[in-house]
Amino acid sequence: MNHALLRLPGENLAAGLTQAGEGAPDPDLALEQHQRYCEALASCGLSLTVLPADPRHPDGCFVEDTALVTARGAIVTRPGAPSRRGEVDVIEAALKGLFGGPIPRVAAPGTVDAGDVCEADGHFIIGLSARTNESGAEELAARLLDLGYRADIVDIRASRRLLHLKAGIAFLGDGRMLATTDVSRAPALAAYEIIEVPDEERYAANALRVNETVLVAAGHPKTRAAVEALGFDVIALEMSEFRKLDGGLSCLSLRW
Ligand code: CIR
Repeated sequence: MNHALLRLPGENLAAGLTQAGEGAPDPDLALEQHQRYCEALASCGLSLTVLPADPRHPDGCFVEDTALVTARGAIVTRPGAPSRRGEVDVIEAALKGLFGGPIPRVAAPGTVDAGDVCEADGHFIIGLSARTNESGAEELAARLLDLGYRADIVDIRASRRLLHLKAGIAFLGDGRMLATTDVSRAPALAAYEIIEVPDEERYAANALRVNETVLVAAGHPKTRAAVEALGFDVIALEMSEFRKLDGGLSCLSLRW
């Protein structure tokens, strides 16, 4: 992994979608936290492309939802929330600039937020959620199969605590997966060694392995210790302002 694409949070961040009920984010503090996040990715060896905020899209910093980037090609999504659909244009243009085009898009009536897609060494686990519908999940799975990958769909619609699949799982490599109890027993994860995240630290399940380091949301000592016990260096990052909008570590970047 050597590159990441990000978008700055804007002044109107507090107009973003949220179910968290944790109050309005402070845009200045969010910008500081985003800066620390960028520094962490850079310290893991990534070069960064950071796009400016777009006042039309208060959720625009959550770039992970807008595209899936794989080693064999990128796919632009069609986000489930109508207010987020326009976010994909600038991401598509940036990916074309970086990879060359054309880049396929998920077609209507399909919807996919790529926060519902977890890659585990060529196995893609796609969450069927309030944002990713059956048509979108099936189209994405078919595209991934065409690229020579394996894909499974996991229905998380009954897990009301999960906005996206990756709010509940993170692949750490070598067959190991962090997971909350919402999904830890899903058949699609049966082949993985599950490191279950305690309920009181469930936000930390959205950890992010970047090369030999794992980024973990600050304030989750048990998860941090479990990841360190696997031999990883850990960088703990304060995520309070993004958490207020249901965002986690993975959703702030696209990485490849
Ligand atoms: C939303 O509701 O779409 C944003 N406020 C948060 C998106 C977070 N994305 C992610 O976890 N992949």
